[in-house]
Amino acid sequence: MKILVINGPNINMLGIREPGIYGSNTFADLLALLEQTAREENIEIEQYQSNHEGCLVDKIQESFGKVDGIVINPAAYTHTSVAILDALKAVSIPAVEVHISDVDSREPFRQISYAGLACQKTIKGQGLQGYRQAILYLKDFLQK
Ligand code: CA2
Repeated sequence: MKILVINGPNINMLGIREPGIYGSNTFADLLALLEQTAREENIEIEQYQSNHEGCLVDKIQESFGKVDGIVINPAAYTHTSVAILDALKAVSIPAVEVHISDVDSREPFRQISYAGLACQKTIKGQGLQGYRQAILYLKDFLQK
């Protein structure tokens, strides 16, 4: 089983600023968590991060026929990108949306998610552990 974890703009800056919102863990900590989860769950995890909307769309398209599930945090593009929504719909790969922060308790514009419309589940406000929860959910779903 192969799961692709996609992160959008500025997620690579985690831990550098705004620890009150996103915690003090770094992007390197997230990558380590993904590697640990892959080992423990005996699955293959590929990660991809980009600050560019088109690159995220390209990656989703390229994953067609190559991965079993997608975990995606589109970051700011969550709230703006119909292109990412359309790409997720086009490949029709089971997907889970993750947000590190509790977007529901933040600004109103963060409470709109386009990508989420193509996802089976959204996990918010669980910090980096949200990614692990999303992977476990997908693993369970794909095994059924
Ligand atoms: O809570 C999340 O995971 C978000 O997807 C993170 C995005 C934000 O635009 C979404 O509304 C919610 C932001 C990504 C990280 O941005 C940083 C900003 C400053 C310092 C470090 C990271």
